[in-house]
Amino acid sequence: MGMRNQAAVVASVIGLVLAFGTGLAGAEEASAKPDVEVTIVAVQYEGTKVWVPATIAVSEGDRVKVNLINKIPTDPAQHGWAIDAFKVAKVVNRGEPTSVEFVADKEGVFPIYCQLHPAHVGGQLIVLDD
Ligand SMILES: [Cu+2]
Repeated sequence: MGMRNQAAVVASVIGLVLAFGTGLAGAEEASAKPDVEVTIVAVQYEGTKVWVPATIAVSEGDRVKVNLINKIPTDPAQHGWAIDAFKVAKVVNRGEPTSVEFVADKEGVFPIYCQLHPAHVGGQLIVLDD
């Protein structure tokens, strides 16, 4: 019910034409709230570039929103945050926070890495059985 109210609010903001054009399911999809939202920051610790926290755990089926902030002061000014299993590959510019959303639709342990610099220390996404 909350979702429907959200959909109605979004529809009124973006316009009824779009809401009707995409159908109710589409409107709900567009306004779907994440089940989990986390913020992960890239930092440099004693010369090593890391995303903190490196490991995140969610439940299978969760819609996950990840806010990504690059605070590494040295060049290069871009780092990546990628999870192949969920087709996530975000490039994060220093000083330009961004976010990515995906649905963790399979359980397991999946590597997280910087697709621009594979040598950088990566992490793990743990998707628990719902
Ligand atoms: Cu990198």
